[in-house]
Amino acid sequence: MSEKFYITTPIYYVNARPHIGHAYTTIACDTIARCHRMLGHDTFFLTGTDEHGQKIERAAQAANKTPQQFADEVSNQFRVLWDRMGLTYDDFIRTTSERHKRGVQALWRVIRDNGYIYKGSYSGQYCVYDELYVDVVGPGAPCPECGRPTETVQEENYFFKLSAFEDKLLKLYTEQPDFIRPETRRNEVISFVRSGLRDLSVSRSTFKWGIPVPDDPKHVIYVWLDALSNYITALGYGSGDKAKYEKYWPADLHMIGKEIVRFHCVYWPAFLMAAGLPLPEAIVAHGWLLFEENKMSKSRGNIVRAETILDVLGADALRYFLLREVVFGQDGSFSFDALVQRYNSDLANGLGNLASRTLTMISRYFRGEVPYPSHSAARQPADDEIAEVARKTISEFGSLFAQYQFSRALESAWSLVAAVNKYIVETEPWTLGEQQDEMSRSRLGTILYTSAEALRIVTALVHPVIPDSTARIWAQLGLGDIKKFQLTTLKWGQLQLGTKLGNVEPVFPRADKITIERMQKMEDQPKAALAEEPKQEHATQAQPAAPGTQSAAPPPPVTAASTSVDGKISIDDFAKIELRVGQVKLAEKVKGADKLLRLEIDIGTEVRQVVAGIAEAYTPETLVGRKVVIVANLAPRKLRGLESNGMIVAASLEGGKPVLCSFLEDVPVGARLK
Ligand code: ME8
Repeated sequence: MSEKFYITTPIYYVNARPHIGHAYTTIACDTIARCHRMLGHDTFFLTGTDEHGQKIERAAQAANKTPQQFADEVSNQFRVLWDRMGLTYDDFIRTTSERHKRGVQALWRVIRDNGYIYKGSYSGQYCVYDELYVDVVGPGAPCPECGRPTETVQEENYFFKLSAFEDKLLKLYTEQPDFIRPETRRNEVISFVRSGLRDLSVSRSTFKWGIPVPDDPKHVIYVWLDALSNYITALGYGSGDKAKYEKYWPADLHMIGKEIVRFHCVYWPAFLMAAGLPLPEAIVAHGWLLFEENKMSKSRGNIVRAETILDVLGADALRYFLLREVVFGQDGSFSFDALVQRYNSDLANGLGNLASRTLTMISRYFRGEVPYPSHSAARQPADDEIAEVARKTISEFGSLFAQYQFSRALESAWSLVAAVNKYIVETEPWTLGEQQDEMSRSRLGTILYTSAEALRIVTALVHPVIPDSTARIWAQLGLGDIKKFQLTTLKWGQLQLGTKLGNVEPVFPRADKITIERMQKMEDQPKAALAEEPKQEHATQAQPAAPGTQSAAPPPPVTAASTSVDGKISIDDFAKIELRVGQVKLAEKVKGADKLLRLEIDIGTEVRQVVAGIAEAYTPETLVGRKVVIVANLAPRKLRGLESNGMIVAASLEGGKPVLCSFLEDVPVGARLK
């Protein structure tokens, strides 16, 4: 039987819609889950939403909704976003679901029957933002965790005998040094527990939005006992069907942000010990994503929405950036500048360039079939050096990844990308491609085989991080479905001679200068809308965003701020549209689409693929050689699976056929229209 791997994210509060801080944790878990699946492990990946407690009750009141209505809407937004990002969670638990409520009450009963819950009364300060009892004195005293004013709570409560677990917890941290990672968090927890644990109030009786305490419904269960239990209720704990619980519990990894370490590393194991249940294997706390030097959070109003990045650069760009740029475990800053710079340098110029050069040359010089790497005279030390770097990368990447050092693992993979790109520049296969003698052909075959094999290896390694684009490169390499590939088998030399490449097309179109501006504007624009109530959407309607393409029509690049009242735009806004003269090099019908033509258009600096809806007006033969006008800086989009990089300008006649824009005088290819 295959090894199992159970991984969880925190369940997110539904007081605010998701932002890239939430996406960060979920992406990290998705990456780890994908990697375990590729290693052949029976993987279960859980996420969900935390919907009870005073904080949510108040947020719902402020929005003039019932807590359930409010929770339904925001929970759905998390789910819709996760689906749109293609996150591969196996279950999404909501704490307002019946299965969860039943499980939490069952856990309560076990802890109570084991003698660890007693009735008392609490009088002290409470931080509603953190849903935390705090040890400060005086009404309004600031919360030591977040600095917000605390509220005085005086109520009859049930208490959990946390004090009984002090020694057991310390023993756990000593015997299982990897239980809490990284080391800094472990040390913090140990000193917190060493300073003495007091019993914990685990019910509230002055509001109603929670799970009733069994046999005493005047009380609701403390929201953290409720929330933490999700990790077992999602597996069926407390229900008639325990199969998943038996199979996956204990969790192999709870991934969390550093601010909720105490709940996970002290309270949660103590609750489990009290119930006599096995403890999770490991809790890993990452740092915060900062924006403008502060923790990104709704209350600070400095959030960045994932949707903006998905619309403009695609999910893989965000995934790559977060895991490459932020040292896992430490805080890291987010900026659009840094995102675009990483995207261009590592994805467009790095991996994208490697893939497109290698595959295009194999298509051109070997009719799209992987050539033979010569073992004899045509071989040079540089070829073996690449093989050696690749071997080293496989083992380095694996061990860094296993320690969740994503940034270093990716750095290692990209050192292979850089080595191969350099190798290609130095060996100049395009020069050899012009020669017909046997030696040149043999040398060319060796270089292109070496490059393609290195590309295959990087693609397999980084698939869990950038799943969409690597799946496309894999298919372009003629290797079929990357999901079927077993990572454990990866080694140099597996690429078969004669493998027929798939359709070669660019995977990471370069982001231009206005990309940053555009994203910033998109973020500024909906701030007002963000404060509005979230719209209800259905998860099933969500379309996974194709990498580097828009999943829906892009939001208008011109913001309200730059649009004048009468709908006119400024000359600066017009200048953002890059209109160029292009010449059609190739035109063909798109299979299964009566109106579409696939065109290759030379715009002076490059040849672009554009998919245009003009097939009913023009036959492909009449277009080849013709000069057209194209919008050259339009974000790429996909039509019938083909990436369209630009738009042809045509007059659009009501009820008639489009008429292409053209010139009476001769104009050079690449000329700009302004
Ligand atoms: O704490 N940087 O929910 P929450 C990095 N419901 N990660 C961030 C982040 C940022 N700026 N902002 C949020 C709760 N996160 C509880 C959890 S679990 C049983 C209950 C991520 O909505 C990070 O994982 O406040 C953090 O721990 C989590 O979202 C907090 O989400």
